[in-house]
Amino acid sequence: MALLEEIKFDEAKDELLLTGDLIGRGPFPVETMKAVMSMKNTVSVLGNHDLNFLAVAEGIVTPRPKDNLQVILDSPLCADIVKYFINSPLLFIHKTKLLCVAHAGIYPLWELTFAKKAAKETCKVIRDDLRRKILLANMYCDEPNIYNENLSGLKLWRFTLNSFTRMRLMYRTGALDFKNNAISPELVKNDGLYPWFDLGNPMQRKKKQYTLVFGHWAALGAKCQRPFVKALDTGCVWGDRLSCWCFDTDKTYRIKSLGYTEPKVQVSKV
Ligand SMILES: [Mn+2]
Repeated sequence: MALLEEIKFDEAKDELLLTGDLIGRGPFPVETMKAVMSMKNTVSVLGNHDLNFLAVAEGIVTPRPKDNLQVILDSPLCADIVKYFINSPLLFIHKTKLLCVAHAGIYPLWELTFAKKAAKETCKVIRDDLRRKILLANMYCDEPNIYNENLSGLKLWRFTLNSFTRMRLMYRTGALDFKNNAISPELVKNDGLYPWFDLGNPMQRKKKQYTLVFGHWAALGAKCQRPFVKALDTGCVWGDRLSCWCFDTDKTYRIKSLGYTEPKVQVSKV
């Protein structure tokens, strides 16, 4: 909220696009969700922590204390928060600004039209009560880690979730690497691993070049030299900074993290 004040966000005339992981480490998840859900002209794409929350809410996995999700489960807003995430996109495309938002990025061997179709199909699965349970129960797996056109059903949906919400490094073959998590690309460049955005430009569509904004990769430190890819995660979750980029002015705003407090000492105000 401090960053929204800093940028003077006006929900009557501005649009706010959030890169996901709204919850999962921060000290005030219920308050955060209440604020996001009440704001007009605001869209957040699904992040891996948001999906993990959905699995927790379905009773598929138990919440880890460090994720600070119990406070949401105990809140009267829990059902609304579940509904909010169920209806959130994996990929948001702004047609007039030529802008895309995805939590981790877009699989570089896909074209934007295909990525849009895959995201749409998987979101439809998430909105279906029965198929959501099946998908969430089978979500915690790194395979398949490479796309091929024979993938379908659960395998395709899981690849879609993993690429949109967990992707960071990959091999030239197109295989995603999920083992090197909180790591900067320089440390693994001799292992044949590359940041996903170095291996393709999936943001081209009908001769138009879209710009992609993503979060997820705090260890990258928002260092990305590609002209049409904007990395925004500056490690707020580790006590570093929270970043925001204004498309119209190309200005980046950053504020210092207001602090990560251990979940056990938090008392929800809602
Ligand atoms: Mn993430």
